[in-house]
Amino acid sequence: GAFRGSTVWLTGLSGAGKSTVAFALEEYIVSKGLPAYCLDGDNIRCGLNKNLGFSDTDRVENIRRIAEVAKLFADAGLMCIVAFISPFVEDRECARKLHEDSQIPFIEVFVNTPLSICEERDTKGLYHKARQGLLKNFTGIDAPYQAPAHPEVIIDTSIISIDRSIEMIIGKLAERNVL
Ligand code: GGZ
Repeated sequence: GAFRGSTVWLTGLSGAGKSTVAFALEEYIVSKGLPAYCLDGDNIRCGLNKNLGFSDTDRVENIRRIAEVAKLFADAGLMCIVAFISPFVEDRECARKLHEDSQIPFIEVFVNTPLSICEERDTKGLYHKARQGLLKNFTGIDAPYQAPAHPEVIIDTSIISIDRSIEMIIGKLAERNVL
């Protein structure tokens, strides 16, 4: 059938590889001549959500707005690829319901890279700061991460390649007739 919009929702710890997978997926979809767009901290937390920090309340509002924006992108016919920690089950379930109530496909991808590996990667030195107590409310250290119980896809970027991760997501999208 014709390509229709959808949302691919990546959730996982800081450093798990969400953005890397998101941008590789976007590149793949666009290379097939189909429209896709990534939402991540760089284009959302710096603009629409620049008044939000990392308290529980702010994270809830962050994800609520992102879910609404993703739904609009998907409704407009794009594949919207969302890459935020989104630590709370309830918020991700709200995002799912928001989509499903409008018959928009929603695929949750759990980027389940172990904390020890994320911390070892520490690309921005934030885990180190959090361990030193210089950064409060850091997910996985002194703020919670609630893993999804039934994600459509689970990937651990410490044991599978980015290409294989993309293949697994594409496979699920094909199975759901989204591609
Ligand atoms: C978690 C934080 C924090 C705290 C700043 N906790 O590796 P990064 O740098 O690029 O990804 C993290 C990003 C998380 O923002 P999200 O919007 O995805 O979070 S949430 O979904 O929970 O609202 C990290 C950086 O912001 N960062 N402080 N305290 N990550």
